[in-house]
Amino acid sequence: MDVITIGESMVLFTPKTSGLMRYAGDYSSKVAGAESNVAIGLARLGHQAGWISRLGEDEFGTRIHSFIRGEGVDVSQVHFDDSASTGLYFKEKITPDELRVTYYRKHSAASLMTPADLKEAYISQAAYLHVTGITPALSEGCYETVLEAMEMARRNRVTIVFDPNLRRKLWEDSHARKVLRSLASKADVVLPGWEEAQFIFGESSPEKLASAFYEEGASHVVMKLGKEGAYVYSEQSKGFVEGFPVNNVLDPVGAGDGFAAGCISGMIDGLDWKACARRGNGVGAMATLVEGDVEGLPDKGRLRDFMNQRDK
Ligand code: KDG
Repeated sequence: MDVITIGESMVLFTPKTSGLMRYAGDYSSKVAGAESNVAIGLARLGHQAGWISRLGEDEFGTRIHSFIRGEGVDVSQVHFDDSASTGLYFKEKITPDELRVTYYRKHSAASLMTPADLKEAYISQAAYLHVTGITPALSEGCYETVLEAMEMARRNRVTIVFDPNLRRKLWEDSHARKVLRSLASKADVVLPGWEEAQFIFGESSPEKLASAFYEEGASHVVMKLGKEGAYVYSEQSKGFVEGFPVNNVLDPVGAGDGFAAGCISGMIDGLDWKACARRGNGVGAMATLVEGDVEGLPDKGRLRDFMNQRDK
């Protein structure tokens, strides 16, 4: 296995009409979840990815399980729980510029995860463990599960990649700040967005914030700067990496997960840090061109064509 990740996936409903959801009659539905998005992104790029989670023993749980398995991700460590439901979430396009996300995931099956959901033998055979700041926000048990997975990874020399993925609707700011900072300090590679880094350390430049993560323990920091690209900070290399600006953004949600998948794919392929960030920028940009979190994620051929075309 190249990469293992842990987290909650949900069925995402989007009204087919814009405006407030109270007036919506028809919805489209898709599968979404930051960690499974990354696993799917990696599988599409030809890597072996596994996803650890819990799902409700219900139709939505079955749909998510089949979809993620169908994308080529190993779901052998996903448990069905008959005591709770699968989480749902809604993405409302109120106006062309105003997007609102509403979760129905409190006490969901995934929020009941505990360290007992983890098998050390499974985590130890991976090269990378990917964890985000969403899972620890779901419950105390989920927080402990993430910590235990990181400890298992550390014991077995599995490289830990942490994406803060701040979701302010899920927890209180000062608690989130403390936990995200502490988890980042335990990771080898941190993939924060610039805004997330400012949330954690206070307003500052990408250079200073990346060095703050480095000083606290991460050996490599790849900071996402949206369409401007990324900033890389490690002992071997430091500097900005240009992005791939696109004019026709259809759905920005999931771009950060695309970035993470591209960047980790570069690490697996042994690219240097700037090339990893560049691949992250490419996948992140492509993710925004299609509606849905994962539908726009490319395979290696499409990614190569997209990046070559933009380089001309
Ligand atoms: O990164 C995209 C995610 O925000 C989305 O898939 C839902 O996992 C999700 C979350 O917790 O917001």
